[in-house]
Amino acid sequence: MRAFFPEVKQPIGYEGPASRNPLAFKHYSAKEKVLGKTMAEHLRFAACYWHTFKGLGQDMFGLNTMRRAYCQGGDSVVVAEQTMEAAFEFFTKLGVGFWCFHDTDIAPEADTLVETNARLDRIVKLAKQLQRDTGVKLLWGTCNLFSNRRFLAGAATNPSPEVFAFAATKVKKALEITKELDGAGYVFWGGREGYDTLLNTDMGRKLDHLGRFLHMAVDYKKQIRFRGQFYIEPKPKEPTKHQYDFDAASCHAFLQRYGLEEHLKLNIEANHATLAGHTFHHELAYAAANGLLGSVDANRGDTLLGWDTDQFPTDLYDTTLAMYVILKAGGFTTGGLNFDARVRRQSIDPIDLFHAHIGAMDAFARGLKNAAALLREKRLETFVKKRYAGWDKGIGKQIEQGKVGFAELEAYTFKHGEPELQSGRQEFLENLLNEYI
Ligand code: XLS
Ligand code: CA
Ligand code: CA
Repeated sequence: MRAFFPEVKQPIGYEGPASRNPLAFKHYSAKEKVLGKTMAEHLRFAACYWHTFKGLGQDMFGLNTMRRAYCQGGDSVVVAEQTMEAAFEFFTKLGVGFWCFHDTDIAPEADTLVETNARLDRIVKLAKQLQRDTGVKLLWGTCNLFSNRRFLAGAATNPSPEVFAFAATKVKKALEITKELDGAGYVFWGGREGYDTLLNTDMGRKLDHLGRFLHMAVDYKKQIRFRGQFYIEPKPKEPTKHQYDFDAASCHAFLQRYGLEEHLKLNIEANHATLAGHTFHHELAYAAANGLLGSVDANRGDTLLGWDTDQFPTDLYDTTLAMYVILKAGGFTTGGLNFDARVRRQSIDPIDLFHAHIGAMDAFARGLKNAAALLREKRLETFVKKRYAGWDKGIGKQIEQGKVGFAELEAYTFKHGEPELQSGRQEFLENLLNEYI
């Protein structure tokens, strides 16, 4: 088979922190054990198809900047096959265990749905073979319900039932191919499920339709016996002015409102947290506190730019706190860390893709080790436990157990007077965290 990344001659290896080789891991050592599991098992890294192989540097102001060997020659179906081969060469040389895709990433849409589905079947066959040959697995699949003009006013929340039906038809196929590729999960990202102006929008009706759509997906999942985990991916805006899956908390409310909590978890993306005015840490902590932490799109935004920059994650505070929350929640089961990230427009060489992923994997490996040390030494945990110790006894315990009401609390307060206060010790804790970074 022809090599599309000839400059990387062998799989990226672990050389340790002293190495100065840009094509080596300094911290990620796949088989090394941390808290009883290998790093590969903890981190479950995935590369994404859309940015890494289909994103060629285009932005709002300019066309493609990147020229990839697998895009040359042949018609669009041949290019799709070459791209799939290049992708699996990349996954194996990099050493990620998983990948993620949208239906339209792997096969270009044809003039008719029948032909589009035939193309998908052909490329999925190749992907299945490559998965078998390499051992790389599918973390999740998804359906692109936002690029084609038919989805200009959304998919499940479109004012037209015809578009709703079209979207359902596409998701049906996307579920089938995800099952065929033995995907560990399937993601619903809202795409254009939002609005640009409320003047033309029936919000209540749209939300009902979105709830209905997801119930149909749950029913179909059962029907075809697809055992992967469903996720909703929160995002507050972009492409629409307001998206209904705004953040983890609004997705949670939506899932409860429509009786979907047991069927879907969340896929938390770092950059979407930033866009929602939250931290990545916050979104993960909210999801974990509500039993909704499923999978993670590992990237980062830029607070100086107001849009979805999808940069590779390099911030060790972010990776440490993320892994701390993930480990405390019991670690990934079906989910993983998907690099929904793209190299910058000026990073035009294929080798830049390796640098980007290697750095991100190392950043999360360090995050994992830091978080494991924090958990082993329990200093943060002990502090927090002590801060809330009042709830383990006396009046606190009685409140939690529902044994007292306002009248009893009034009597208690009259008897005890002003509460004693304790310092929150933020600076002490920030210094403590720094000891582990
Ligand atoms: C877009 C989203 C998208 C989802 C999958 O902003 O991040 O890429 O992850 O549809
Ligand atoms: Ca994403
Ligand atoms: Ca994003």
